Amino acid sequence: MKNGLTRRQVMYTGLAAGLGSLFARLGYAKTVAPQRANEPREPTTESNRAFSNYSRFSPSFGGPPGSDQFLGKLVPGLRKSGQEPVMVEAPDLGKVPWKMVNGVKEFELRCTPVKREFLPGEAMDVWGYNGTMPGPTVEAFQGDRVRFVVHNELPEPTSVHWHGLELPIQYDGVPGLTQDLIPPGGTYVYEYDLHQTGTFFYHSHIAMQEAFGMAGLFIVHPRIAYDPPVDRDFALVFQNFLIPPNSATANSMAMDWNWHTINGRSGPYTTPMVCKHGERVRVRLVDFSPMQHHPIHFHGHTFWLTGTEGGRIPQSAWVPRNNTLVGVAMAQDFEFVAFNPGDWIFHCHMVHHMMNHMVQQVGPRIREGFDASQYLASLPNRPSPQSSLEEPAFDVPGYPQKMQGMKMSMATMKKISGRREVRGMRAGWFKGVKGLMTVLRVLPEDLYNRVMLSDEDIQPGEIFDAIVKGSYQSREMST
Ligand SMILES: [Cu+2]
Repeated sequence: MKNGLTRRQVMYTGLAAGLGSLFARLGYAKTVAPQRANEPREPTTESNRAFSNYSRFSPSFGGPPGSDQFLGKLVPGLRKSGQEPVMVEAPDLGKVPWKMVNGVKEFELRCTPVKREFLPGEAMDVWGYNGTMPGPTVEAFQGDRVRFVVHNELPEPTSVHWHGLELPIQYDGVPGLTQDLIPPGGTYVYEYDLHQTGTFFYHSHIAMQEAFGMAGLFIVHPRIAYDPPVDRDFALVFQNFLIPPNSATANSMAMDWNWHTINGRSGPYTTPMVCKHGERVRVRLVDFSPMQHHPIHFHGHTFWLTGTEGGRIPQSAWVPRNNTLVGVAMAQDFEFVAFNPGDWIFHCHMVHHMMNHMVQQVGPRIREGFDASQYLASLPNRPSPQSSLEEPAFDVPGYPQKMQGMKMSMATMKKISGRREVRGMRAGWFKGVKGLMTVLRVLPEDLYNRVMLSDEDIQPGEIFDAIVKGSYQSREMST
C-alpha cells in the first residue's frame, strides 16, 4: 500500500478527511481535535451538543443511546401524563359494543359468514364476527370483569379462544379439552376478570375456521396511560388467504396464499392511519395469517418496540427498529414520535406480500373473462396474454409484476380515492400501495385540520406539495 499504510488506514484517512470537510461546512472545524486517523473518533463537545437535541418536529438524534430522548425513546406525546389512555383506532374495523350488566361489561359476538370487500369489487366469502372479517375490536380496561355472549350463526360448530389472556380453564375455548363445541344456532357464555394489559386477540380454535379469517383484536388498556403517553393508538391485523382465481371462497387447506389483507382490506383499499406532526404514536401489529410471518417496515422514522403479545416491555428492554418481524399469532406494539411530515408507506417487506397474486399458479388463469375450464376445453385456441390484457408485463408467465389485474373503473377510483383519509396525497399514490401495505400520514396541524376536519376541496397532491415545500404550520415548532 502507498506509504506503507494498510488498506484500512487509507480508508480511515479518507473517512477522516471527509468528516473534516463535513465539519468545516457545518462550522465545527475548530473543535475537531487532531486525532490519529485510525482511532475511533469521539464526538466533539459541539457536535455532541448538536446531536443531543431532540425535536418532535424534525429528524434529530436526541443524545447518545441510553439517554431518554435518544431517537425519541421517552419523548411524551402532547397529552399529559396521568390520564386515561386514548382509545384504539383500527382502520376499516368497528368495535364490539358492550353494556354494563350488574358490574360486568357484557359483549355480544355472533360468529357469521362474511362478505368482505378486499378491494373495490372483490367481495370475498370468509368467516368472522358480527358481520366483519376480522371481527370488530374488543376494547376493555385492566380490572374489568367481561362477559361474552357468543352466538354461533355458522353452518358448523365453533368455539372462541381468548388469545394471551390468563383466565379460568373453562373459558379457554379449546373444543373438547375445555368445552363442548357451540353447535350451529347455539349460544355459549364466557366470563372472566382482566388483570393484564396489552394487545390480545380472540379467534376460533378450529384451525380451518382460523384460516377463514375468524379473529379479532382484543385490546386491554391500563386505567392510566403508560408513560410516556401516546396521542394515537392504532391497531392492524395482517392476514393471508388463498382464494383461487375466479372464486370468492377462501381455501382454508391451502399452504399457499394469493390475497393479503390488513384489517380485512388489501392495499390500496387499506385506509391510511392519520396523525398530527409532533404526536407520539403507538401502532399495534397482529399477525393472524395461517402460515406466514411478516417483517413490517415503516419509512422515515425509527420506532421503539414497546410491547409483545405478552404485554408491555419494560423500558430498559425497548429496542429501536424500523422493521419488525411479526410471527403467526404474535403481536408487537411500537411507538414513535411523528417528527417527519409526509405520507409514509407502512408495509410487509416480503416481496410476495407486497401485492396480491404473487404465487406460481396464477398466471394466465386470472386473466379477465377466462376461467380454467374454458381454458382446458380449448387448449389450442387459448388466449394469448396480450389478447386478454394488452400489457407487455403479462408476457411474463405467471407473474404479472404490476397491479394490472385491478379494474380501475370510476366506481373503484371513487372508493380508493374518495376517502377523507387520502385527500391531498399525490395523484396516483395508489400505484405504490398494494397487498400488505398501508400508509401512515403525518400531517402538520393546519394540513391535518384541512384533510380531516374541513370539507373544503383539496386537489390531488396539494397536501403532499405543501409538506415538500415546508408551507405549513405545526402546533409548536419547538420540543
Ligand atoms: Cu408478509
